[in-house]
Amino acid sequence: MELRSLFTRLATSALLTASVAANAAVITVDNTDAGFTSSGLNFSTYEPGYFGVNYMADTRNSVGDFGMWDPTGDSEWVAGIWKVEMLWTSGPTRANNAAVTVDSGSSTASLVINQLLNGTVWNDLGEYSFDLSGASVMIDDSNSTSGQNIIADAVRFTFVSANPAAPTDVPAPGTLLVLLGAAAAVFRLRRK
Ligand SMILES: [Ca+2]
Ligand SMILES: [Ca+2]
Repeated sequence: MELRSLFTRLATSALLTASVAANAAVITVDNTDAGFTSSGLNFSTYEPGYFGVNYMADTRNSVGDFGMWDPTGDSEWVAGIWKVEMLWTSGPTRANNAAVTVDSGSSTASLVINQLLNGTVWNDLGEYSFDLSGASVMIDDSNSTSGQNIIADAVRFTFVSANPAAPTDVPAPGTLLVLLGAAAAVFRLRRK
């Protein structure tokens, strides 16, 4: 292949890759969206910098309060690897040890986040492989003391890639037939 032609192909390929990345699906679930459910949380606009029209805070002297963001109702949701980010508002009574559970649909990952810090910005909680159904991110007050608030505002999911295909050691049936055909052809050539 001519070198110039190769460069053109590489450049086209890079452009395509960049274009896919720029158009990656982003799903933001806010505390006022249909994908959000909660228990023991109250609306607030007390601290600025929230996403949308308000955020929610738990009741300080009760336990069992939670907020849960479910992105699977969005038309852009697919199984695959998604980056998860969370936004909350800062305040002096925030929990420094809020429990967060990322549910892939078939397994869970547990995190502890400090909501005294990094308020009003998107905090990167990592990349996770999600199923088509059952995916969610939950925050609860199981770690926090009675003087602390957990805050539920918005969670943003950004598509990274499809799930990697399961590895296989067995050739597909079609591959085996091709190999057998090739072996038979070699055998016939040798007999001539
Ligand atoms: Ca909000
Ligand atoms: Ca509580």
